[in-house]
Amino acid sequence: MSSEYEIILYDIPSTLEEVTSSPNVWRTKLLLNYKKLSYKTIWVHFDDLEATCKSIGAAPTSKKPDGSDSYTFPVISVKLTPDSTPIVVSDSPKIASFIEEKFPDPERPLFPEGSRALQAALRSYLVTHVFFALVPVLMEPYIATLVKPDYYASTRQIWFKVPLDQFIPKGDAEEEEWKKVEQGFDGVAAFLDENADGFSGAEADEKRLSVLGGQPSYVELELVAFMYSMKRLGFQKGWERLKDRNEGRWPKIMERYKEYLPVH
Ligand SMILES: N[C@@H](CCC(=O)N[C@@H](CS)C(=O)NCC(=O)O)C(=O)O
Repeated sequence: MSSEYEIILYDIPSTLEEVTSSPNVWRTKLLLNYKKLSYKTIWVHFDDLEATCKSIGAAPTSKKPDGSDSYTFPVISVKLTPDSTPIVVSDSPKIASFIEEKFPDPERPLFPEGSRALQAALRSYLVTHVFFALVPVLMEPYIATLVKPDYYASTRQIWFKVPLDQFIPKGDAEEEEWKKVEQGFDGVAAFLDENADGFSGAEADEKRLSVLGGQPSYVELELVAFMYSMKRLGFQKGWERLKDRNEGRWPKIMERYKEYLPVH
């Protein structure tokens, strides 16, 4: 791999010790760390995110509730050689495919041969049943970590058309939302259990810790990114109840990636 490349990661500053609090940015940050690619970070507050994306030519990733383009981080800007034109990629799954294509590493493939469809299916489940379930329960602690929280909080109110305190569940409603998160993880556990079929004892336990039965993959990094954010943003209410669930497998999965995560 050329050492002449330059990767810039666009991220949102937070007050957390490891600075990145966004679960979505962690999807990209973790894969860059895992592939041992060096990168510089440019920190941009939410109120400047859209203008920054437009100025560097980052494509919108979806639509806002009012139908206009939505610009999101992570974004990467990559020069493959010092004199080349930067290639700008937005949207974490597209970033993963781009990195895999331009920086292949036979010892650390993100999409081992034949695993794309399986990974896409599990990613779809993860985003719907884990990430979307986490959004309401992590919203309050997430906003609390932002260096400039006001813009983020006020735009959510406009988009969701409800005051933020109505969007953030409290009491029994919060408990219900955490149960949905647990159910999401139960679903992932049931998929991983399939890998243990035909094995027993310690070997079966080991197989349950990985999507591909041992070999890392991009979707597994996404799972770890979501768990990491949950641990950092929702330690007491979220991580404390998850860590012993499903035979205590979640901390074990995280443990395998801890060298790529700055704070444990
Ligand atoms: N599908 C996107 C989602 C990214 C996303 O929603 N990022 C949030 C930060 S966690 C963002 O940039 N939001 C922009 C905004 O709220 O204005 C990806 O994973 O790249």
